[in-house]
Amino acid sequence: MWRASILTLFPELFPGPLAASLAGRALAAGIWTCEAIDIRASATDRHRSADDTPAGGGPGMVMRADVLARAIDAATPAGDPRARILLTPRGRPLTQARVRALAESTGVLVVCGRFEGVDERVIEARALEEVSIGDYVLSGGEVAAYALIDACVRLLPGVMGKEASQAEESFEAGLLEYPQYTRPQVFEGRAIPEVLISGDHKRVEAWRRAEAERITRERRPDLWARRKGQTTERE
Ligand code: 6GU
Repeated sequence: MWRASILTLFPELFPGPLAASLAGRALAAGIWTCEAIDIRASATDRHRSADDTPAGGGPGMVMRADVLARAIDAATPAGDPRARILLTPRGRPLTQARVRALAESTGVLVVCGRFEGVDERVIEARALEEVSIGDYVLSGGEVAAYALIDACVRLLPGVMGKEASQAEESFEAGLLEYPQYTRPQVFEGRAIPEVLISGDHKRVEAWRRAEAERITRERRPDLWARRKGQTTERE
């Protein structure tokens, strides 16, 4: 059983959307577990403070190293092999390759950052791996945790059919998905591309490949430049 432990100031947000659809069915089936842990439960003062003002001054609040370290230690018995991830916009960008590795492991401990940041010393002392889900700022790591855990859970054995694993292979090879169509044949005057109803599987395959390449080139020049199987020649 794959285990997700989430350290958060808002434990009531879990499993949240992870209880629905594919991930929710897998949760109910016992393929994975979702354990939300209240960081504030590790606070010791009367007001249960988990944050304090930044050393050196400046705006906002910083998550305390001692409180978070206690919460992490309580959640991870010695020898727990799981990755310990801190979700923060300054982290390394999450990739499908990292997701796959996490899905193939025993689970993940996810710390949801809040406030202006987390005291650097606990990041060092508990060897937290800082991860971001994109170049924009969320108000906390919880929404990022949904994304990270959902991406892992759908890869666990028995969660998905074979169809969707093709999407991963395509993405990991560095190509975005080609356009899809279904009935009706004509929608508001727009017909399904002729090639897709031709029954010529070779032509269909060539069209899809060309479309996937066009979309990748247009939208993600970064992916296009680093795609697998590319030639090093300029195009
Ligand atoms: Cl992981 N956390 C927050 N707070 N904002 C983000 C993020 C994470 N990734 C992108 N923006």
